[in-house]
Parts: sequence; structure tokens; C-alpha cells
Amino acid sequence: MFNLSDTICAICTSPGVGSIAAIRISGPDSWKIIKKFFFAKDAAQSCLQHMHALHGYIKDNEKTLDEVVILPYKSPNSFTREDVIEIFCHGGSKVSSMILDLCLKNGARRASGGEFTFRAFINGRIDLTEAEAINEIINADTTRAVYAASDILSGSLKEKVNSFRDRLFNLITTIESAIEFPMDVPAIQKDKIISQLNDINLELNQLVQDSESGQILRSGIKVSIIGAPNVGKSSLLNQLVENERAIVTSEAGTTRDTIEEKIIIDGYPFVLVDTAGIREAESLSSPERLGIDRSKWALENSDIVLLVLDLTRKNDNDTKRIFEILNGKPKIVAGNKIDLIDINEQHLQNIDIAISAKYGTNLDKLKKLLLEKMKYLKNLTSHDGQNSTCYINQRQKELLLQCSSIMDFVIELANKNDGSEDLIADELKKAISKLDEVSGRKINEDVIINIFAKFCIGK
Ligand SMILES: Nc1nc2c(ncn2[C@@H]2O[C@H](COP(=O)(O)OP(=O)(O)OP(=O)(O)O)[C@@H](O)[C@H]2O)c(=O)[nH]1
Ligand SMILES: [Mg+2]
Repeated sequence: MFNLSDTICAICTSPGVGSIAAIRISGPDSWKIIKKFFFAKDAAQSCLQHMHALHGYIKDNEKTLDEVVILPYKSPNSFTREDVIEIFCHGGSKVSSMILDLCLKNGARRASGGEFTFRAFINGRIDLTEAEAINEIINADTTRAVYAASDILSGSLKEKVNSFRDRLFNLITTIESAIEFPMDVPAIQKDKIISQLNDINLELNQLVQDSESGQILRSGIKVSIIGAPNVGKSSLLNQLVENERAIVTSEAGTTRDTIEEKIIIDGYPFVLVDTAGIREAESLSSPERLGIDRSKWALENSDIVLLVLDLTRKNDNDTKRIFEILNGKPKIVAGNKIDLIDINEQHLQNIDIAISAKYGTNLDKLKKLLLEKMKYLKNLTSHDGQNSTCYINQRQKELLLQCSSIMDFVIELANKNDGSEDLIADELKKAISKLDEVSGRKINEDVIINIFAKFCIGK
């Protein structure tokens, strides 16, 4: 585990050339260290004060390295709750690393990934749900994912977990005082307790249910583009990602390996998988056969199948077989190459949308269909993803599910009415310990290490 008593430093901005880079120093010696190599432009105003930016120079001995702005924070009013200095220098990767070297030479230690956030957590500035949300904001690649994570960062999940905890704790106190002091404390009103337990459990389950949307924002909806050879699957992928990502030729069997690309529709990430055309023939080469196996695997492992048909062809045996192997998978059937035909009623039978992958016709409508299908499958309402719910992660979901199953057991016990109050109180303590793992109030060291290992350096 990290050492907490020394002073740490890191470049916080991403590596490479930029206009500004930021270096952060945190710990008991940070203010002392900066004074060794920072010289204010106006010597009369060189005193370090909390949140008072200073303009000046970083000097290594007599040599000036850069003109910078520094921002001091006095403990406990900083991100880590320690004394902190942030240095904003020019964004060349060399100059920032030279300034970092000066910090190291003057007594700071190079921070590991997540170490600043770890200190913020250990020092009580944030709880574990907020620490995890910081990493999610950094890694978010859609606006919805940013909103969802920032909602948790502003304390929405912490508040809910704390409220569950307080309510369970009050119930334990009521039950235990009635057991210990039967003469002084009014007898337990079982019905009241059961109704409160049910309310808490219902809210817990709602939180778990909402996590489905969070999962979508994190990993995206998988859409496999499936069809017979040459129907225009790769052309469609290229149009949707607005990039010539996959090779397109007039030869059947062009695509062999699956190709994955992410697109964002209305703030939701969709992972599109272009696949090899599925066909049965004696003469197939072994790379094409392997490609077809991968197509079937991609089909199996997708949330939605985007089945592409070539409207210039009659439904052949290959297409019929593909319909069979879909096996009830959620699908959207796109009839392609409408630019080559005069479309009639018969063409529209069995398809959801008519498109031209080559010319991009009706692709906005296709995106809308994908969005509607996803919302229907994942049971999302139109306002999901806009700060209305907490999108918990897998770790939090598992713990809340464990808490909920303990609650189910407690409710069962309470309903039996067989004087098992002691046991009920003990079980409620176990439920609280699950909530404490969510918030990080009490948690195993390995789990903590695992969580902070996912953070980047400087955070
Ligand atoms: N006119 C027209 N041609 C299209 C359309 N979509 C694809 N094509 C053509 O159809 C041929 C096959 O396109 P691909 O996108 O490679 O088809 P595919 O389904 O990926 O083929 P495989 O990878 O071999 O399974 C190419 O010559 C494309 O230019 C379309 O909407 N209209
Ligand atoms: Mg292809």
C-alpha cells in the first residue's frame, strides 16, 4: 500500500506537447519544496497563500527553465487535504519533466497512478464511490457517461448508501435496546420494522436495476453486422463510422476477420462489428471458413444483430440459413442497395429499413432504429442518462445485491415472528458491512489496491 507520510509529485496532464502542462506536489513538504526553485516575478508578492496564484519563474540553480503560474492550497482545503502546490508550466514534455525532476531532487517522491486520489480517499475528502467516479469521468467517451459519473462524483451514490446505512443502523438500535432493556423501552412494533425493511430493500433493488444503463454507458451496445457475402456489410460499417475502415471490393468473401468500431448515437456508445459474409460451399478456403466461425461467434455475442440483405438478389439459401441461426436474437433487418432498384412492396416485406450503404441513404433512420431497439431491450426511459439515476458499477452492483439478499433473509425472519430479534440484528449488521464496502468505510486492502491501480499517473 502507498506511504502516506511523504510528499509526492507527478505531471497531471497527458504526455506529449500541449500549450500548458500541470505538475502537482502534495504532502507536508510541498510548500517548502516549491520555494527552492520558484521565484515570483514580483518579489514583494512572493508569499505563499492558500488559493493565491503567483506568477514567476522556475530556476535550476541560476538557469531559468520556464515562466509559470503556481497555485498553493493549504491543508485541509485541497484535493488530498494535504498542503498542495500546482505548477502550470508550458506544455512541452521536456520542460515539464525537467520541473518534475526539480521536485524529486528537492525531496518529493514520484507518485504512483491514483496516489493523489488515494490520499483524498484516506483523508476523508471523498468516499470510494466518488474516487471511482473520478476515474470514470477521466475515461468517459460520451457526454452521457460524463453526466452519469459526475452525478456520482457530486455525492449522489454516497448519499443513498449513507441513507441506507443510517436507516439500518437505527433499526438495529431499536431492536437491540428492546432486547437489552425490555422494561424501559417500548416493545418492538414488528409491522413497522418490516415495512421499513421492505422500503429499504425496494430502493436497493431499484439502484441495482438502474445499473443496466450504467453498464451500457461503460461498455457500449454490441451490434454485429451479419449477412451473406457481398451484401454491403463493410460498406455499411464504413458509412456509419464515417471512415474507410474495412476493405470493400466487388468480390464475395472480402472480409475475413471481424472489425470493431465504436460510434456514438444520442450519447450512447454502440460497438459495431463487421463480419465475414456467411455462406455454405464446398470450395471455401480455410481462412474464409475461420472467418465465418468468427461471424457466428460475433452474432452470438452481440446485443443486436444488424442483418444486411442485398435487395437486388432474391432470398438465397445462405440468407435463409442466416435467418435460422439468428435464433430469436434481437435484430434489425436492413435491405441494402436501394439505389440499384425500383423499390416495391415486395422488397419491403421482411425488412425493417431500406438503405444504400454505398450512398449513405437512410442511415440516420437506421441509427434511430438502433437507438430505439437498444432502449427497448435495456428497458431505458427517454430521460435515462441525464442525472436522474445513479449508474453504479459492477463492484458496487455485486455488493448491493449481496446486501439485498441479506435483507430478503431478514424480512423472512421478521415475518416468522418467532422471537429471533438477536439474529435479525446480527444479519442487519452484515448488510451494513456490505454498504461499508461500497463506500469504502470498511474494505479489504486488496480491493482498494485493485481500484486505485486503474488510475493514471497524476490523478
Ligand atoms: N450500388 C451499390 N453497391 C453497393 C452498396 N453497398 C455495397 N455495394 C457494393 O457491393 C460490393 C460488396 O460490398 P462490401 O461492403 O464489400 O460487402 P460485404 O458484405 O462486406 O462483403 P464480404 O466482406 O465479402 O462479405 C462492393 O462492390 C460495394 O461497392 C449499395 O448500397 N449500393
Ligand atoms: Mg466485408
